[in-house]
Amino acid sequence: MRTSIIKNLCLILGDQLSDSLSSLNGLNPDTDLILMCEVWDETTYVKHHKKKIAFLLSAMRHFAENLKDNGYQVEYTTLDNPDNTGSFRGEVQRALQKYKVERIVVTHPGEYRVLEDLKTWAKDFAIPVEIKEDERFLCRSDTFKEWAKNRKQLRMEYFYREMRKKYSILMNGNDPLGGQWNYDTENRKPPKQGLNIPPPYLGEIDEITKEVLSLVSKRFQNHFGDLAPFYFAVTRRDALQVLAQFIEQRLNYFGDYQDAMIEGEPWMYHSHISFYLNCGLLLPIECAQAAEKAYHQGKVPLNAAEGFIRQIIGWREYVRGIYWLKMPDYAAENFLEAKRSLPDFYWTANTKMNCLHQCVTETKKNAYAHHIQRLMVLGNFALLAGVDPKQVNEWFLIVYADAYEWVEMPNVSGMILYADGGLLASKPYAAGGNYINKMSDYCKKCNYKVSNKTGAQACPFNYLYWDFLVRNRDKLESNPRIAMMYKTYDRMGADKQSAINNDSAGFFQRIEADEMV
Ligand code: FAD
Ligand code: DLZ
Ligand code: SF4
Repeated sequence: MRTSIIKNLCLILGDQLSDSLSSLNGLNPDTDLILMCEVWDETTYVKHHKKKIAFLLSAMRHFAENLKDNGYQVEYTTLDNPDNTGSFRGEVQRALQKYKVERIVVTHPGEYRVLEDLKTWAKDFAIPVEIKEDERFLCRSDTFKEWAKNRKQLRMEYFYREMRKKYSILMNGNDPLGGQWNYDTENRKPPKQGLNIPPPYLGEIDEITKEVLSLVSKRFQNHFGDLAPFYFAVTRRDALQVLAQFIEQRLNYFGDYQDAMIEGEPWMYHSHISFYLNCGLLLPIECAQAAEKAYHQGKVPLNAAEGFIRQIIGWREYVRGIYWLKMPDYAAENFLEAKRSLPDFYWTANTKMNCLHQCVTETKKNAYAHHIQRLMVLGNFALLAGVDPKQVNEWFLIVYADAYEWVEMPNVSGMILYADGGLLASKPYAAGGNYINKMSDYCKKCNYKVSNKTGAQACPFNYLYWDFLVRNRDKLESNPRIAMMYKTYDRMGADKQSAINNDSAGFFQRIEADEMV
């Protein structure tokens, strides 16, 4: 230690791995100490996918090395350190016992439960605690609250336009480049044969990652997911390479095939940067600007650049705004009163429904699935089957290496389950098998027939879609975007309605009896 008195003890959390982090700003390497800790509480508050834990611990260790190389004093507790207390609170307390600290500084955490704990430290430890704004996000949570005030509906599209103007991205003065804000009508092409999809980034495993992989394989054996092969970038330098590779090789077709799903092609033309954005190795503004630059250089069309930028400065910031606007109540929302337990095949992939089988298998292998797999296959099924939002939230938080509650929960409770009663989505994203058949090749190899609407061979999404509408009629019928479907249902013959009812009941019975469905 260079001085016996520590002026600032700066706690850096595992998803705060950015050189530009607000808590690092103005830190004096001679008088201040950085604390980073691998803690049991964080690795097990849900039983995260093995790859997610390995990724984050390796990225944390690399980041700490980098801080030391830059002259900072860093106290780093590894998970297997015998003195490790297992929690942020315990590790801070241990540092306070070890050093004479004047003040704690930390950047606002990403999750509500961590913030609540942090807020008690000033009193409990009798020390000033400064919680600094997380300036890596493009919209502060108080700015979002201001935007949301007095609005009946919080539509992402309007928020997104504000962000485009604020950061002057793809703008021509006050107008959007090309004359439109949104080019989604040009996107969403079905998959076609013979697409030349580039291979994903394959990172190398260095000594630090090797050690972490060995630790995770020993300590987290009973967690979901495959640890090997491990290919994530774990440093900023490598994450920048993932971004560059995306811009050069995939962005061109990002818009066109954004919603397409092909068996054996988990990565498609997506960017695979959410892992790095969410832990801080990449910054949202640099990703959006890289896409904008590629457009101006004539490397990619406007629909691709705009579509990608909208996800980053629109959706990502918007869901964070919703999270901080609505927590803690958001976690308990269950507008549709869904109660079913999560079917076991979400863990085992053991289902005859090929779409779900493929998406769970890829999730288990990669700790990744792209947006439409999450939304229209895994999410859609959970919505149609009426699975309890708490269980669905927990599953999504566990299985993806990019999952933190602030981003996972609005997507699950708001976007897929309509558990917030329509705050985030104007109608439930419910769909029958036709949508999956149009946007994927999954149905070709399925045990069920997507063209059959009822009967033993029928695609379960087909009858469950109607069963979902019928079950939730009192809550959904008044929604003008859905009312038409009730009219269609009412025009069906009694035979068809009763077949839907019987097939759905039989399907649920088989799930409950642990039969393969
Ligand atoms: P791309 O398709 O290349 O998109 C680029 C970036 O845009 C992403 O990296 C991400 O940062 C951002 N983005 C896109 N859509 C969203 C969105 N709806 N919300 C927030 N950011 C978005 N994203 C997470 O980062 N963590 C999660 O835990 C998470 N859980 C999800 C759960 C469900 C049910 C659904 C429907 C979506 C979820 N998403 C989540 C959003 C989205 O699916 C992922 O961000 C995306 O699949 C990550 O892959 P990518 O980096 O290749 O994204
Ligand atoms: C997700 C995660 C995991 C698995 N492990 C750690 C850890 O050991 N130490 C740490 O600082 N952070 C970890 N994280 C990320 C935290 O859960 C995250 O920082 C909080 O949820 C706040 O967003
Ligand atoms: Fe999924 Fe139905 Fe297609 Fe099978 S037929 S892959 S269950 S959508």
